[in-house]
Amino acid sequence: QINEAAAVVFSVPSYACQRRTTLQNHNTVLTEALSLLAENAELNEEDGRAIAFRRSEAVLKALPKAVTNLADLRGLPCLGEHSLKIIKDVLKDGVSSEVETTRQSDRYKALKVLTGIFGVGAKTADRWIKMGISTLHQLQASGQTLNQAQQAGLEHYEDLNQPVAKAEADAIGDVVQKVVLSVLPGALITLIGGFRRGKPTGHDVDFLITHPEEGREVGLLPKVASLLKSQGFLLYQKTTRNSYLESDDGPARLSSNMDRFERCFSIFKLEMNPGTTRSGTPRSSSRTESQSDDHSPQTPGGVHENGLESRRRSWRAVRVDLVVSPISQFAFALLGWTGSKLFEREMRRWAGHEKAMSLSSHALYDTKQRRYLRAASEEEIFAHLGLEYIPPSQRNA
Ligand code: DCP
Ligand code: MG
Repeated sequence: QINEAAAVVFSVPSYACQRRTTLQNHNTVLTEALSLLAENAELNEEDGRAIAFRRSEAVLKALPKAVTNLADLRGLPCLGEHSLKIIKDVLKDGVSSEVETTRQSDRYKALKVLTGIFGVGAKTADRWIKMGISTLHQLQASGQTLNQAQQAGLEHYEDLNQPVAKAEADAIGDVVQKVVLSVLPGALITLIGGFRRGKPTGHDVDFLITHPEEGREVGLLPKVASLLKSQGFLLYQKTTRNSYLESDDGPARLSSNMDRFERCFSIFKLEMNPGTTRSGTPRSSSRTESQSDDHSPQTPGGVHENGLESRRRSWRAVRVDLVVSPISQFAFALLGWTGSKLFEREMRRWAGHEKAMSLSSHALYDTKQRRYLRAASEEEIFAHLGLEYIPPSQRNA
């Protein structure tokens, strides 16, 4: 039975935005198991299930030490029956059979490979799998019509599935900064997403651009994109005026100034120094892992026929997202694009459920006062929401 005296009692508030979650995770074996099930649920568009696993995962990430005993979990929020069963199995055997079965399932593997193509989401992948397409080879042989994003995604598949290092993000930042300033002097460029939270690697590089004078930022992105393109930095780009609204599920979307939200999805051509090209010695463990991934059964063979050639190239492809916000919305955009995704989601849930407010990457609306609450900094937004300020490095939920 449970040994009361030996049990460590952790106290964890239930919303991720009330907690400080650093990159130091004491429970990686458990969180990786839950993360795989969350990912599988996301790939299968089982949203409720996915969020339940993500919340459990995040609670374990927030703990100050390793869980060794089920009793350590008493009183913790968000741990549902299913998550507890997985944790129990992993604590007992080191692995969970459900996790391992999922990891090795044909469907999971096919969904991973296909959604690994930039521009391919869960719906498209599912449609292809139902047509008998599970590998890149089968996709290419099928004659399926691919849109431009997907064509570029397939072409740069290998590069885009390699982690991006912070040094690469900084090198891209230098190029972006130079081009943006040449188009709009005085513009401010901020590295956002995982890198702002202190992550050493990411799947892409995200930048937020604004200008201290409201309105000066309008129409900036098409100019920046065409300049980057003419200088040979873009392998693909799509600029949209207000894509955020299309995917936004929050209600704070009505004010007219939101039409100005601009975004550029791109694939950047990053020149690498001779010492850091792929023909050289791998400079990081992530690169070494990625290389060995080339031989794993999950990676479809054959599409990397240019593998040798690609290792001699002096450049690599990197996904880069540029977002532009007017200065009046900057704090909301900064907060909304710094992540993590779960942290953002929990913050919006907190706003809605606990404060009767509606938070988006554009604004904060107070339903009771029937007005938008202004904020010039992230700190002010946390204060409006009655939350203790959590810096980016502690938003790694
Ligand atoms: N974001 C969001 N909702 C979206 C898109 C983005 O909340 N539909 C936010 C949360 C993310 C951030 O923007 O943290 C950047 O998105 P990424 O997918 O690039 O996520 P990260 O940068 O956190 O992860 P990675 O390191 O894998 O790039
Ligand atoms: Mg990112």
